[in-house]
Amino acid sequence: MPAATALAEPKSQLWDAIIVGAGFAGLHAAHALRQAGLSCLGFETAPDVGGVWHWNRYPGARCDVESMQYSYGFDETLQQEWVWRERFAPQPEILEYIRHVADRFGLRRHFRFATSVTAAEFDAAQATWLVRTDRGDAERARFLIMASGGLSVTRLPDIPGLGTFRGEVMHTGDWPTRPLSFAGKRVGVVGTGSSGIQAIPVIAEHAAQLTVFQRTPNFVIPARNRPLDEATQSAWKARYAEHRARARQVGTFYAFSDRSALEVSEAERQAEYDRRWAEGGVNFVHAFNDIYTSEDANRTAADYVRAKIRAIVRDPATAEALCPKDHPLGSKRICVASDYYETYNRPNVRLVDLRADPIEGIAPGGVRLASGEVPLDMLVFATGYDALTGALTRIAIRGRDGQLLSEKWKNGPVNYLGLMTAGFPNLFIVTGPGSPSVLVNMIVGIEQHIDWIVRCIGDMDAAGQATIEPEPQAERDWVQVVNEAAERTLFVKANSWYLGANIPGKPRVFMPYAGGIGPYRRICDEVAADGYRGFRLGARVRETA
Ligand code: NA7
Repeated sequence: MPAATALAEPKSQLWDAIIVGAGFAGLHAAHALRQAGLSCLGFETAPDVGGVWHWNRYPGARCDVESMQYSYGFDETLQQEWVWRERFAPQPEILEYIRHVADRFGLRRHFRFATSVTAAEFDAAQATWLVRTDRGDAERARFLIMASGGLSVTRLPDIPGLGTFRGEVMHTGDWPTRPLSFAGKRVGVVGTGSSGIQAIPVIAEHAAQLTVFQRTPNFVIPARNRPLDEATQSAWKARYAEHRARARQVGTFYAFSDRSALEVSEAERQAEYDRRWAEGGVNFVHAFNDIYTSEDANRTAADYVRAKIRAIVRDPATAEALCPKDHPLGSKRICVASDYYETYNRPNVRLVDLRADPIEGIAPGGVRLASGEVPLDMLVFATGYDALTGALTRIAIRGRDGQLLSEKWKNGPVNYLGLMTAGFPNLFIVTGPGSPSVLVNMIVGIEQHIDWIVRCIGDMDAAGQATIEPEPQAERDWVQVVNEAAERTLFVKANSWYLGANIPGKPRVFMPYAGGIGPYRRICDEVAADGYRGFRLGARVRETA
């Protein structure tokens, strides 16, 4: 007998699927697989369910999709019984909902928590994935489902001296669970994307002094959050099935317009923007049908917001620094917050424009700017994520012939329908690059992906097929489709995380599919109906004794 190999071999169970992540996607995957009579095992780094909503506990964290829409649609009783309390749910309420779903459908028992997947290797002889974790698990499954999230790998900038800072350092996407007090403290926030602009007004209320370090100003639309009244909720619930059917085509219900911003009079345009500004939320960017596609149309909306900033912020120099000028409105993810611009009128808040006064380093007592040191007790990084690909490429995923996914994607993600990548059979990616993902209501995208994947596995089992992977030509064609969809929009006009521009050295490729969830769903369904066109299916390997 040869000596036992050093690496633990899996126990005898062969799972139908291993799921990575217990956020909205992983939980729905577990539920749908079990409903289809398939076995599954999930791994989750966090100690409990929730995904981004477990980690993003920073003050002010809130969804910018309205609560009645940011929830699962797969179970009628669930959606009728759950009661949302606010128009835009705060993080604790969303986490409470996710935990409720996990309890209600008995989903926790399918997961091993506080366990991170470190490696996954495709075994071509057996047509299985061998998955290993940081706790020594080694489990095999026929399919591997990456529900690891598009915004789950946080990024701290590489600022000299960061390790020397004496005070507390936090990242919004990895916020401590212990209670934190800002009272009496001098707090610095670096970053003014969606997370920073939500946290800043809340921190400002409690801190002795808040300094915001801004590299690029963003367009911030007021949320106009409010309690969700009984009548609105009941009316919505009465038509939930119909609403969900529509959401499957449009993602989130915005009041889309069929008019160009350039075909109406100045007064009409102003009135429309006024109406939408007063109503609050992302609806603002849908005021006209060409805000995302025409620079001239976009400028009318951007000018409107800049005028609002100048009207709200009393100090003219601060107002000017807050006005975005280097990218079209919406080309970086539009931000929604409460009292963001008003916060700069508080005497305890100071804005540092890093373009004029850059950070030179971090000292034990604060941030060193070109103009001098800002003394701080706490430093909050709201500096974003290695978006869409980070959670996939940091795991050593090896496909056929030992090829590493991170190697295959070194020049940018290449895949077919965003769902699978050639050379990595039976590896499904949920709401990753190449799919609508972060450009649409994530839960609608998640449900569409999981439903497609589970149906695909069922169809394969019925046909006696063991492996599925894209034809290389199909994925080359899909990359082209994704690029063309992006080029029809203004998204490509900004240095955003959609393009990987926030990560030094990351290839600049517009990652999400910008063609819309409805057209995308139709393409995915047609591909399946057409015998999984563009995929290569392999017959079941013969059972060996
Ligand atoms: P984002 O949107 O990536 O925002 C990160 C912010 O941090 C953005 O303002 C960056 O400025 C800034 N940043 C990044 N690195 C630095 C350095 N080195 N110095 C100064 N400022 C820096 O992340 P969020 O967490 O706010 O939002 C991510 C998504 O989560 C959001 O869209 C929602 O979908 C939920 P930059 O623009 O790069 O100049």
